[in-house]
Amino acid sequence: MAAACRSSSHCGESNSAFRFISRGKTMPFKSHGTLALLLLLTLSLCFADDDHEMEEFLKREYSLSKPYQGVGSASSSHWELMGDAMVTTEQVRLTPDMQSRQGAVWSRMPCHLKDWEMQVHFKIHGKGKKNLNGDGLAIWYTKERMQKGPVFGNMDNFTGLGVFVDTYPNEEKQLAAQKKRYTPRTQRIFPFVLAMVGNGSISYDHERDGRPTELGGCNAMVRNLKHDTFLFIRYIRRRLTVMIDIDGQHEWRDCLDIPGVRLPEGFYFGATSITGDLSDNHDIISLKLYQLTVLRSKKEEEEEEEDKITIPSVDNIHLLRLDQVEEKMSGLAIFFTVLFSMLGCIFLIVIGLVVYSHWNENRRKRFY
Ligand SMILES: *[C@@H]1O[C@H](CO)[C@@H](O)[C@H](O)[C@H]1NC(C)=O
Ligand SMILES: *[C@@H]1O[C@H](CO)[C@@H](O)[C@H](O)[C@H]1NC(C)=O
Ligand SMILES: [Ca+2]
Repeated sequence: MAAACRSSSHCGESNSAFRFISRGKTMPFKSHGTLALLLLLTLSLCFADDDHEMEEFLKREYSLSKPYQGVGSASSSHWELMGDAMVTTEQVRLTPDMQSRQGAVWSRMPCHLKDWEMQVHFKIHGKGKKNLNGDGLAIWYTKERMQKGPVFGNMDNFTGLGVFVDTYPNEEKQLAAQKKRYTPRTQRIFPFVLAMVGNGSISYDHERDGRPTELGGCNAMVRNLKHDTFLFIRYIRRRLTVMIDIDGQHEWRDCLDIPGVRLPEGFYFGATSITGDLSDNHDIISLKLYQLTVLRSKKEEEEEEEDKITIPSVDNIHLLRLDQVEEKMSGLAIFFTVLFSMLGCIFLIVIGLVVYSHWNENRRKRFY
């Protein structure tokens, strides 16, 4: 922490360079003795307010924002354009609202931060009516960069994290064509935000909108809106959290939150998009990467050092799979059925006992 603070040279800068995060638990400062005291001292020198767990520093070298100086032309720029992507004064347009386009913008530098947050300011808009538009955009943190392919314009079998804003329900359309329907429980409402972690040999199933490899997701009505729309991807202590701010209320809404997501350091950030028969303008207005400074105990650091991640993976991934969830649901249903039948039986037995004792009493009364 102290080292990050010294080297980043943001310590003395104005508050606009970093913001405080008030979400999350407060750190157990006191439990680490003198080391914590030292850290606290360093912290209080850097920041006026040390009530908060984390600070975030905007890392300009991994961020893309207006006026997009040199993007796509000079080799001095930190960002490289690809395919049909174009820079204007207002945005980086990954694809225009035209058929069969694909475009991307990729960071030139691998990112070696442990904990980070990517704030994506984006806009998806077009002439097509609802469900007559496509296909969406993706934000990446991957080993590969500048590759063309079918996964929102990026290669399949990628290595790393993809967060997709999928605007076209391929699976639903296919089922409808076969005159089949979802069970209400498994239906997803589109546009749908979804996260996936690839290890180089996991394929994205486009026909099923990535359902087999989905880590989690949420509905996000992001198309043709007047206000600004944002996506936040936060990676702290191997926990992946995706939040959206799409209602123009400046509030973050949780989309997914998954612990045990193992992402190596040194991958590239990027954004890609593709259109097919259906299209949309897919615009990136800014990508802002914040370094999150998280206090770790010595033990935690040693553990992480020993357990270096080389291939992306997700712990207990089988528990996240939808069919497993369904199994669990039916398990739960069975549990409740049994519970209520047992309660019913007990109720009947109690009634029976009451009636019996009543009857017994009456009989005894008659006796005397
Ligand atoms: C990638 O993940 C799949 C599925 O979880 C697994 O079968 C495969 O062995 C993994 N590949 C590597 C290189 O780790
Ligand atoms: C992706 O990986 C799958 C399974 O490992 C393989 O069958 C497929 O051919 C690969 N696709 C590409 C484009 O490399
Ligand atoms: Ca889709």
